[in-house]
Amino acid sequence: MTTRRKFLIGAGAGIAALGSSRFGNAQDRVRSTTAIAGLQLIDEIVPPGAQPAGAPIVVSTWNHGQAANEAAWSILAQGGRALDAVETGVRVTEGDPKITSVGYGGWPDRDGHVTLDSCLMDEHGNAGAVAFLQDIKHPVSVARAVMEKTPHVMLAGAGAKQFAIEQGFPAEDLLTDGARREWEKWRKEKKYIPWSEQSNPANHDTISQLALDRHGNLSGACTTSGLAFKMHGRVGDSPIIGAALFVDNDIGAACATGVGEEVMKTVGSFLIVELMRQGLSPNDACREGVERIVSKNPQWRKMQVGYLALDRAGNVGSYALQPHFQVAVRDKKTNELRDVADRVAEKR
Ligand code: SD4
Repeated sequence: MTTRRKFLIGAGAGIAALGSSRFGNAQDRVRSTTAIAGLQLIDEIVPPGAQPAGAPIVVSTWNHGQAANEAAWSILAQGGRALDAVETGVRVTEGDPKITSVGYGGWPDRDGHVTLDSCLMDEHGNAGAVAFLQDIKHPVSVARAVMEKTPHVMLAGAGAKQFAIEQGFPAEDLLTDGARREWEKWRKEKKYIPWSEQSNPANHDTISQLALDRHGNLSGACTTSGLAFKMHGRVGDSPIIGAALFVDNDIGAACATGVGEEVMKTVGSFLIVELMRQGLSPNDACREGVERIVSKNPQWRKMQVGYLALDRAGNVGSYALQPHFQVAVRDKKTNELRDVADRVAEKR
């Protein structure tokens, strides 16, 4: 099967982004141009079997993304599938009790319940998600089972838990002693400030991970315990396809971390992939996603949202509302944590 990317050129500043191609070598590439309604469309055709020069690669949000990347890399380096890589990767974060915003050890809601949200999406556009799931340590794997074993995209709450148990996932208490202590401390004051990163940096640590495998296929996953001490029943962006995660194998993938309400209202990850479809680089597309929040919400300085994008050539981009956002990148040459301090709306 032939894969095509269409670029709009001559459609205004910032739209043309032809310089970033990393598909194979030049001889592998065939380009044709067509003029339509004053815009020039360029088709970039990747022949069957061509491996993007930037592949394989895996990228994640935050510093704990490095451990998740390592696990994902062990699959990608052997020629494994991006979907398997991201599921394996974020399971590391879900299972780590020291990470207080994802899975086991996640800080609970106001009533002391750990409630989890997760989704994943593959190279065919298949998607699975769970929301408001309790007592199951690996929501990303339940999300995958929803995708592969049901005709649905999302299961929530008691139904999601029932499905997980039917699938053989063990039910267990996810509230660690440490998380309980934090909740008890919080209960003394009961100050409900769900979105101020300044007041509570531990509020923001959701892992979102994107991978491009050796076969040129993209997948992504996102998993979280959501905002600490949130209202019981609150669901954020993390299980919402198009908000916290979107993958289009012809174009690229994007994912989010931060205040989910802002990401949901602007359908952030879908927006970023669509902007890449129009020719924006992953960085510029993430910046536009952040600017959309700035233009809609005058309170944007009080909250954090970070976006991370990967195009199908293996180019990485990121942008955030505030400093303190980091992305972990792992490919053949790189294994590093990047500060996104310079690419933030606050510095405009
Ligand atoms: C949420 N987006 O539940 C998540 C929280 C988050 O880093 O990403 N924190 O809104």
